[in-house]
Amino acid sequence: MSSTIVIGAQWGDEGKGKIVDIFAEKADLVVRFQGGNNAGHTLVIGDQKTVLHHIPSGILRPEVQCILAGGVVVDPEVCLREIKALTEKGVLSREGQLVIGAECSVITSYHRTLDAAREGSLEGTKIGTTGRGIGPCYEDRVARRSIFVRDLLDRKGLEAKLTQNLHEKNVLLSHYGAQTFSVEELLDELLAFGEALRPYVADANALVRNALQDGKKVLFEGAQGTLLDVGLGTYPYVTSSHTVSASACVGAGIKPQALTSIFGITKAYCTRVGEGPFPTELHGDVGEELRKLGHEFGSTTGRPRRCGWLDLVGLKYAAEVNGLTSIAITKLDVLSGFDQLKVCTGYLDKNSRPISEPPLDARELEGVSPVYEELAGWSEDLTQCRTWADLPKSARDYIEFIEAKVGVPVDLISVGPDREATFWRH
Ligand code: 2SA
Ligand code: GDP
Ligand code: MG
Repeated sequence: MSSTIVIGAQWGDEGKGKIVDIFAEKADLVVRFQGGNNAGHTLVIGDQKTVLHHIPSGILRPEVQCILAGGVVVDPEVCLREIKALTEKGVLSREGQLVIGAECSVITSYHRTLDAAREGSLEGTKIGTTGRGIGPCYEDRVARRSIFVRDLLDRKGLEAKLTQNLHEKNVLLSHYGAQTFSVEELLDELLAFGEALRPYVADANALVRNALQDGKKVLFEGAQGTLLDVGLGTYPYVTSSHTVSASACVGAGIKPQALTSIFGITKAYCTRVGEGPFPTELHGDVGEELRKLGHEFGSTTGRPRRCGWLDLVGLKYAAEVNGLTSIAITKLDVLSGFDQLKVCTGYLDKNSRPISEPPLDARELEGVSPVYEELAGWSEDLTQCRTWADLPKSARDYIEFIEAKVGVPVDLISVGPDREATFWRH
C-alpha cells in the first residue's frame, strides 16, 4: 500500500496544484477528498496555464485516474464547465479518466445565494469567502439534509429533498432579503446536470479503497490549507471542511495507515486571502512588492492576496497536526532581491510574554506580536536553478534554517510556476 498526500501548510495557495501535477507522474490515482470549487489549483507547463477548481491536478497526466471522493462538495454547473473545457482541449479524453463520487454533496443556487447574502449582511461577520456556496453546502451535510450527486439521478428522491430543504432555506433567504427558490425551477435543472454527470458518477470511495488494496499508487490532493481547517484553523475565519491530512481518511474512506508520505507545501513567505488574523502580514511597500513579484491574486476570485513574512510558528503547528514527513517550499524565486529576510520564530502576547502554542482563537491571534529573526537575502535570479548546489548560499541557509526550526526535512524546492522549475533537495 503506497500513498502520498499533499497538504497546504499555510492558508492555501501554497502551490499544491503544481506539486500534485509533478507527483502525479508516478501515481495511478489522484484523489480530492474535501473542499469544492473554492479551490484554485494552477498548473503551468511551458506556455500552457491550467487553473482547476473541481478536477484533480493529475488530469494533465493521461494515464492517471482522477477522483472526487465523497468528502468533496460539487457544483455541477461549474464541474460540467470544467469537464467541457478539458474535453475540448483533449486533456480529458478517455472513459474512466474522471470519477465523481455519487456520495459527494451538491452545491445548488440557494447555497451560493445564501453564502453571498451572509457575506453582504451587516449583521453577519464577514469571513471573506469565495462566494461559491461551500459553507451552506457543508452545513446541510452536517444537518443531515444534503443532496448528494446520486440524488441528481433520482427524480422522486430529489424532489422530496428539495421540498424539505427549500421549506427552511427560503425562510433564511427571506431573512437576508435575498432571492428565494421554488422546487419547480431547481428540479429540472438539477436533473439535467445529473444526466450530464452520469457517465462520471460512481462509488468513488470504494474505488479508492480497492485501488489501495490492489497496491496502486494513490495521491491525495488537499485543498485550501491547514490554518483554514474548520476545526484546527483560525476559526471562524476558516473554510467549512477539514483541510488537514486526517481529512483524507474520512473524505475518501481510507484507513490512516494508508497515508505513508505526508507532504506539507509552504511558500517561502506567507499569503492569506479573505479576512482573519495574519500575524506576519506586511501592510506597506514590502507586502506590495511580494504581491507584485509573486502575482498574488486569487486563482478563483482574482482577489488580491495579503502577503507577509514566513511564519514558522504556523508551519511548526502544521507539521504537528498533519504529521508532515516532508516539506516542499515553493516560490523561493520570489524572494530574490531582498537584502534581509525576516522569519517569524515566535509570538508574544499582549503583555509581551512568549506564547508556547499558537492561539487559534482569532481574537487572541489578532493580538500577538511576531518575533522575527533576520537572515541574509540574495540577489540572484533562482528560476533556472535545478539542483541544491545551484542555489546561492544564503538561499540554502534560508531553507536549512526552516528545516532546523520546524524539524521536518525540506525535500522539494520550487523556483518558478513551471513544472520544470522544481528540484529535489537530496
Ligand atoms: P469558503 O469560500 O467558504 O471556503 O471561504 C472561507 C475561507 O477560506 C478561504 N479560502 C481560500 N483561501 C485561499 N485560496 C483559496 N482558493 C482560491 C485561490 C481563493 C480565491 O486558489 O486563490 O481565488 O480567492 C480558498 N478557498 C477558500 C477564503 O478566502 C475564506 O477565508
Ligand atoms: P494552490 O491553490 O495551492 O494550488 O496554489 P494556487 O495555484 O492558487 O497559487 C499558487 C500560484 O503560484 C500559482 O499561480 C502558481 O502557478 C504559482 N507558483 C507555484 N509555484 C511557484 C514557484 O515556485 N514560483 C513562482 N514564482 N510561482 C509559483
Ligand atoms: Mg489556490
